[in-house]
Amino acid sequence: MLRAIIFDVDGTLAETERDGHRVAFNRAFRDAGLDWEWSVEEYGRLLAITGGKERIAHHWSRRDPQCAGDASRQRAIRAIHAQKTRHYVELVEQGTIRLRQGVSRLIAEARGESIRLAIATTTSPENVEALLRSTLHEDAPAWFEFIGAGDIVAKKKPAPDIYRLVLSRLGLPAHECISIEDSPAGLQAGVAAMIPTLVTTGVYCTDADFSGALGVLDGLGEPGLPASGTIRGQDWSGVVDVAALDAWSRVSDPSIGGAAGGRPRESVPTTRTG
Ligand code: XBP
Ligand code: MG
Repeated sequence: MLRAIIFDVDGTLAETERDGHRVAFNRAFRDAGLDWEWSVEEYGRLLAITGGKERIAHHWSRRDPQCAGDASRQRAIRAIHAQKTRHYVELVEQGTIRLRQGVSRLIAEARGESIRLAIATTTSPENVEALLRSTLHEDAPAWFEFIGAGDIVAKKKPAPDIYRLVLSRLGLPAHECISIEDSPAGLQAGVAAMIPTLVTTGVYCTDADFSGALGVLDGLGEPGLPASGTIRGQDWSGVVDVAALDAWSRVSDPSIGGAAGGRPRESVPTTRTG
């Protein structure tokens, strides 16, 4: 039985990367007197490096491999990243970022049905709070029982650490949860923590390899605007609601990450439209 939904943030709750994080990084680079400017395309490639500080460090060491591990460079990275976070929060508070279709509906429905909510993200906690407040409600951070974010774990996604931490804070086994992700790194993290993981593809990850996912859809859908894609390899179209997530999470398949080994296999719930 589904007890909790664990949401990724960037790319899943909202398309934050291209017009939020990328812009904030570029502003912070300018503030620091650097002539770096991450284009939409280059930023897409850099997303393979999860975590903002890690992304800056990767970029810097490619441009100038010497002194990559120097303490002074590490300090500079932390300062640039702190400034980037200020820019990002400002952009979010200005209303630049909107939630993806179906996110607000699903969260409201889950709360109404006492499904527990949590966050598992690589981004910094300030960013999550600002996004939830500006897009959902001033009190929205408190709707999530645990917000697992940023440097709270030693290894960021694709490592499963953040999901394992969220599971332990919820006190739930993986098979009673479902995670919603948008990226290969996020999917790998959810799968490695044995959580059934649904992918809603976003602007940067449309053609990525999502093998191991419970399903791959183009969004969560809204009444009259169904999502489409596949669930366990079968075509599916409809509105992702708590009932659908519950049904999908009950299907056991040991070849798919997050399967609850030993539980009986059930048939895949069939197509729901609109
Ligand atoms: C996405 C990330 C983050 C953001 C930037 O996280 O990798 O690093 O791009 O945020 P997720 P920070 O999809 O797990 O939400 O600069 O705060 O790291
Ligand atoms: Mg993401």
